[in-house]
Amino acid sequence: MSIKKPELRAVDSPNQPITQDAHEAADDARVGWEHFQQLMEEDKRVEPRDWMPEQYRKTLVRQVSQHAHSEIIGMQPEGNWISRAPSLKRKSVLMAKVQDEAGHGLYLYSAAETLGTSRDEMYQQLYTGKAKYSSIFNYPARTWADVGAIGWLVDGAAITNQVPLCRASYGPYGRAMVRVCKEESFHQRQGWEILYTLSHGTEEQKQMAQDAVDRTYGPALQMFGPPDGDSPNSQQSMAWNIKRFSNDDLRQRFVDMIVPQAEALGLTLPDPELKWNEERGHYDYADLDWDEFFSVVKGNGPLNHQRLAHYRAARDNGAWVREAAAAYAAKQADATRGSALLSA
Ligand code: BYC
Repeated sequence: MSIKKPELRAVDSPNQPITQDAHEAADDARVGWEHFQQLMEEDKRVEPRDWMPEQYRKTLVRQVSQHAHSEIIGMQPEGNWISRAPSLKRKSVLMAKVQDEAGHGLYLYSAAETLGTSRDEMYQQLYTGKAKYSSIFNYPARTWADVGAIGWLVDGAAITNQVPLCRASYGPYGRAMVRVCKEESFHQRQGWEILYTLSHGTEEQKQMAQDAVDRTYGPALQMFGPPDGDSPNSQQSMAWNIKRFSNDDLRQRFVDMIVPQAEALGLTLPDPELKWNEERGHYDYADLDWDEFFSVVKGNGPLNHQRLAHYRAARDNGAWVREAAAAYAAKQADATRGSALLSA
């Protein structure tokens, strides 16, 4: 797909005098556009100071900030289980995982900031409910087994989606993804290990694991986004080397990966139509409930209100900490300036 060349006009009207500055600006933009086009063709990275089309910038801010918000809101379902984890070891592992998610949010906000959108603006968009975040986090984690299912399926889906993003054309995003993916693979293994322990435990524990997988499977598959035919952003994002694969291709890759893993766990996936298709070389699976997905994305999932209310409360309650830290930093800066003047 070719990328539409922006109209680079030095003046708005042909009757207006063309100033030297306007000529230079148009030349700079033309050179910038050609450079950008070349980076795309050679599959190289765009860096923050490079010229980029406004729509490329907007697409990235949209995706990267939504991704950051997902990491931040995504701390809630598991954070809720830290105090109820069944042992000290489980508690410390879960705490480390939730803390990692906060770190992922921060790398991603930093990457989005390099595109010119301030962190405060992104926080505000989440606070007011204007921003999107992944649909999966609007479902409750009802039992300890859900923590295992989140690790295995939600982090598993995240890795499948994010490994290709390590090659995203925007440098800061791709580089952030490398570290995020390393941590996600630890997260997935801790989820797997929780489920393996439960599925090899008592009948009740095995049932708990099965129920959690039954609840999480559909929403985890929906994390990859709507079907390709209903994905307005995919084509352009793929032309810009941001996304490397379509939503459906990644979803298929994930299904193919988890079927044998479920067998190894001794659990089933809640889809009677799931079966190997020799011709395609992939597993066939049933269509997902897309009405439910769009309803959750619009704010009507089981916990959308609670997740946002909790985020707002945490932000409001933490205001004094941020103010104190800013006052301390200002005081330190004054002191440094003062001693620099004295020694001058
Ligand atoms: N939920 O044109 P499409 C984690 C929206 S956190 C909600 O296909 P695109 C973890 C989409 O935004 C990992 N909304 O969009 C954390 C768009 O709306 P707008 C989260 C969704 O961007 C804590 C519209 O639907 N991962 O792992 O080409 C604990 C049309 O979609 C969803 C990421 O954020 C959804 N599931 O593709 C544990 C990955 N899907 O913006 C674990 C980075 C779609 O036009 N993001 N929408 O109003 C991506 O890879 C892509 O943005 C997506 C969507 C594949 C998600």
